[in-house]
Amino acid sequence: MKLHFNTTSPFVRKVRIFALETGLDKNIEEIPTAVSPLKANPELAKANPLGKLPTLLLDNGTALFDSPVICEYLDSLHEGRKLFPPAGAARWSALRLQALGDGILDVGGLCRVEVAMRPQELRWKDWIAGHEEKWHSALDLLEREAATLAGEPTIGSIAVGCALGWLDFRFGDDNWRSSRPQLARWYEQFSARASMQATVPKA
Ligand SMILES: N[C@@H](CCC(=O)N[C@@H](CS)C(=O)NCC(=O)O)C(=O)O
Repeated sequence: MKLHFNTTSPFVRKVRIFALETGLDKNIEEIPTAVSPLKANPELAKANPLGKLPTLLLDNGTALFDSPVICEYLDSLHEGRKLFPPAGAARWSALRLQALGDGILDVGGLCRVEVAMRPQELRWKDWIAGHEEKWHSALDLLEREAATLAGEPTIGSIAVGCALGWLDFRFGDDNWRSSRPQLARWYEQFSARASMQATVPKA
């Protein structure tokens, strides 16, 4: 398998952590791939018309995207403990956490376009404030439910870990830890995992 990847995308990081945690990293060749929302990468677009990372190329020619689909596919390839709990409350809890982690990245990404890409004179302050409020509310929910993150990693805790790592990377002055001690404590432990350390974002 080949993974179109870069070292800054938190969605790619989810997949790389998932592969490391399940021991599948040795089966994946990583292909450094440049992306921009302003201009499609023609090579990547052949596999994924949305032009997004991560995109996983299977040996049979199929291209899989996006990160939830790729991670669930990887989970089907190993015989160890499943990181997508197979059924019941544990499954819904993990999927809900994944949606929260990915959702923080979605709203954070929309905000980053405004603050990092859009010309200064065109920036929309209300848009930035509205999206910041959403990711702060999501972090507040995670603080209240921090106990659900504990234990062996699942797709949920991996997604949340990637979201928090990305906030530190792109919005380092957000100071999300100050009012969320439980979440900060969990993240400190989680980010010490070898899979997290091996995938720290690099500009
Ligand atoms: N929901 C997707 C999001 C993927 C995504 O937005 N990737 C970004 C990098 S972080 C990207 O490829 N952006 C390039 C573009 O939008 O053209 C996933 O979970 O994989």
